[in-house]
Amino acid sequence: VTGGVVAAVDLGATSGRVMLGFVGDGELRLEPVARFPNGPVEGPDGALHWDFSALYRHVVEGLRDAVARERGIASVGIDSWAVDYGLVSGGEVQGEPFHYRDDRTVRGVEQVHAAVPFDELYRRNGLQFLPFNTLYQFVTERGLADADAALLVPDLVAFLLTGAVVAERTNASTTGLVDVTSGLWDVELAESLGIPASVLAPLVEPGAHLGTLSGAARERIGAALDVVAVGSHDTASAVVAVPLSSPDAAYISCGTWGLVGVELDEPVVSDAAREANFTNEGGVDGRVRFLHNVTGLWLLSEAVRTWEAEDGAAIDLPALLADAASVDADVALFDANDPRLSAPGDMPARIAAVLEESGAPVPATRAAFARTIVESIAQAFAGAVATAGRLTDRDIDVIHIVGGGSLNRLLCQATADRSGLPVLAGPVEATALGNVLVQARAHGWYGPDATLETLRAAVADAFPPARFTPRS
Ligand code: LRH
Repeated sequence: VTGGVVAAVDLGATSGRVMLGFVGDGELRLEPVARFPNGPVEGPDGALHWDFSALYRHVVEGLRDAVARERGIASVGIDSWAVDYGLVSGGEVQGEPFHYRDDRTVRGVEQVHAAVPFDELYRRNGLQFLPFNTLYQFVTERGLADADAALLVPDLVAFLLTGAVVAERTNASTTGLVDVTSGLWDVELAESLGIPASVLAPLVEPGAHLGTLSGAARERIGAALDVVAVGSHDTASAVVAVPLSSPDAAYISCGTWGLVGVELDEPVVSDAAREANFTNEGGVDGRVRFLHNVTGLWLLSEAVRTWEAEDGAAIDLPALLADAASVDADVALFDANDPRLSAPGDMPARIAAVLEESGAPVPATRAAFARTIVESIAQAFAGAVATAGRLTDRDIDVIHIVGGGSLNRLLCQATADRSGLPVLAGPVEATALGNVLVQARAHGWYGPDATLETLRAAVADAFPPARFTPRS
């Protein structure tokens, strides 16, 4: 292994970060440079948007700080949450991108399914039904016909940094417009939905050189950094850095969402997979992420946000979770994936309504509430792991949890208990690590033949996971 330093820009739905990644002989290390909040904002149109302008400003400032700290940065890689996009015309980004939790997608779903029934869609794109998959958003988008390109968030950042107009393949797979078998844009599907194929940018693979910082970005950041494509879907990057310890391992990439599944070489688009709502997302090196989206820490972070608003003060999450750990585990459960819990709002009241409807008691304290949320998420995780095993004919023998959720010991233990399987937790920054590793490999630092297994072995060495054994 030779080595060097790269920068990773990782934008999550609740926070973004810029990190430096140091790769060398026996070394794999991250150093945080900038961290900034993210979340839905209501636009002047009354719809939910992202404050993309602010995010981009944070990215530029973060990269400027990274350059000030470390002169020898070999490249930058960008990843973010999936499905959302910005329109580009005349070289400018048009307005703030819609947030995937905006309810305009209700119309989009009706419109798309009227034209192409869901079972046909699934055969073509292999994606589980999520109301916000990009194609449902596109059909409600007025500006599409006049746009030169519709770029997913990481591609939009890369465009502003370098001028390159591309669609990185792993994230493109979440639009619903990529053919699950060929891996190419399904132009026929797009056109049958009235989506102009001209807005779909040329596909590129993770590891491709995208360009060099140019114009205002170069001036503000203060260096001519190269931008390299990574698995720009955050989940694709996270799964690169799962230190898979068995061929029959399942993974859970747990942040705002819990992405629960297995890695495959070929997609599975059977009736059973469709009915279980399992997705086939494009992974790095042509691997397939066969998984189900479970609503993850969103439930907890929205509840905490509500309580903080009530109190007018910040809540100490580790203290709340410690209190939750001393509540009896036999709490009432609710379906973490209930669609009524997906929009921003008063989460405790909504969960209480869902519990009451099923005749279950509503927790009396915040600690008990937090416990109900964590146990309900763990229950959904265990169910999705079992389904992944059934659909792929695998005897799942271990669950890896990576991402922010891997620090939540209560959640890790509850997942082990409810699945009856050992849980290996960590690394917490799997997404940034996967971003760094794909760049490092593109620079040849892991040798000419490095596979994902080579990269995962480096992760396992540098970040030995914490083990949670199921209690009977
Ligand atoms: C996780 C994630 C997930 C998508 C969702 C929109 O951050 O990318 O994989 O389904 O956001």
